[in-house]
Amino acid sequence: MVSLKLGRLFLILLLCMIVVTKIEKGMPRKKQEWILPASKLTENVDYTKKEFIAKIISDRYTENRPVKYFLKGPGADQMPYNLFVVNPKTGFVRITDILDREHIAEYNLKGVAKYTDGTYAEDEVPLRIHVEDQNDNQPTFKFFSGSVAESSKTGTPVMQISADDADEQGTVNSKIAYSIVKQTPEGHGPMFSIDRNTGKIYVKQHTLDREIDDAYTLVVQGVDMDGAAHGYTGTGTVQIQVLDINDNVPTLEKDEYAATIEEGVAGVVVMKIKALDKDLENTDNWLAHFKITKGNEEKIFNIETDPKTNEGILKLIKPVDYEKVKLLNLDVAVSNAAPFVSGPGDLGGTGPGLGEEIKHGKQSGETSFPIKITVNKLSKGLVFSEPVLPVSVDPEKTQFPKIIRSFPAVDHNTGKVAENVRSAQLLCQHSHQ
Ligand SMILES: [Ca+2]
Ligand SMILES: [Ca+2]
Ligand SMILES: [Ca+2]
Ligand SMILES: [Ca+2]
Repeated sequence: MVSLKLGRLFLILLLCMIVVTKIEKGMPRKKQEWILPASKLTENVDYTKKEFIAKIISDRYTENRPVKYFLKGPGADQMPYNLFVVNPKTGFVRITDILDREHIAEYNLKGVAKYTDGTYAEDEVPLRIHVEDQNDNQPTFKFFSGSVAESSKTGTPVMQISADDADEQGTVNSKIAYSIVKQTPEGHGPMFSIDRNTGKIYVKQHTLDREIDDAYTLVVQGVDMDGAAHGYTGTGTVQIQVLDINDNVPTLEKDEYAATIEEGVAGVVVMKIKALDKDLENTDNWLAHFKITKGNEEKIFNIETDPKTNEGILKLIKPVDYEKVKLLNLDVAVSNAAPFVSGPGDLGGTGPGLGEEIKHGKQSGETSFPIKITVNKLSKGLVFSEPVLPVSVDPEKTQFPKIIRSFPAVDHNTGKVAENVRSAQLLCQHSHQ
């Protein structure tokens, strides 16, 4: 069927001079038949001087009935116009410019053969031109940023980066080999590694410490041709934030504390104890949590944290009777609002994975300290509302006794500011501290 149809008339494409000659069985004469592989032209190669890159030939051409050839489609009679042109008489298809695969990777033209009266001599014939890639684009990086928890284990994934390469995907021309070429700060050597094939970045050393370096900048390199010496090189920047974990126990300015309270007084601040913590400020890793672990069985005191200053504020909440108690020994422990973490974390880049909490011995995440509280005897009646007052007086220049500050007097029985009291004054008797 096909042979009979073809036997009458033919449009022949000679694609890049590839012509398959075949003798059809049962045909009365030798026929040329085309196959229609994609015609392959390589980008950046100058074919404009070539007489033709393909041919259209119709064997319906006779001297009495000449045929004219045309090309249709993008690249011929549509944008980009006249990149491919055909000689209307010979059917030679020429190219007028150098191809760029990254602009257009394939042209689908149609060859047309018409008689001079405008009627079609043939059906339109597809002429597909595939543009072969060359490695003419270097890898490019955009800026990448990621994060990983400090103390993460070696091998913890941090992030994945990739370079863009405009050359043909899936070929060696766009196959990038990745490497890290610089780390800032240098520290004690490379802290991160990169998979040359995937661009995945991993923790190399488990000693990332936010309290030492809280961020790293990596210069990464990508070489196309899978890293071959003749490949193009691109470089990029990767920022890695080191996330805080609670790996520092809060500490105190002193090993032990002492304070004095007045008997019969309640609802007053006894002292403020500042917690020190190397972890990230204003987070639960830094925020101190105080608790009285011993000596407060009568619930005379409570302690709360001022989250702005990270101070434990010890308050006297029940009045003390000097006749019964003259000295109170409290044990206070300070820990963080967040659980303490020791040792390498096991997650890292994707979450707060923060290792195991260790709840014993020195790794409990707590610091304990004693507070010795002396009870002062005070004459019954009026007491003052602020028994703790830091004073700074130069004894050389001061005549004692001296009025340091006046206070409202509090009725011992009601706990309210006393009425009908003209003044109450704190006298500084002497000080040689
Ligand atoms: Ca490339
Ligand atoms: Ca290319
Ligand atoms: Ca901490
Ligand atoms: Ca930390």
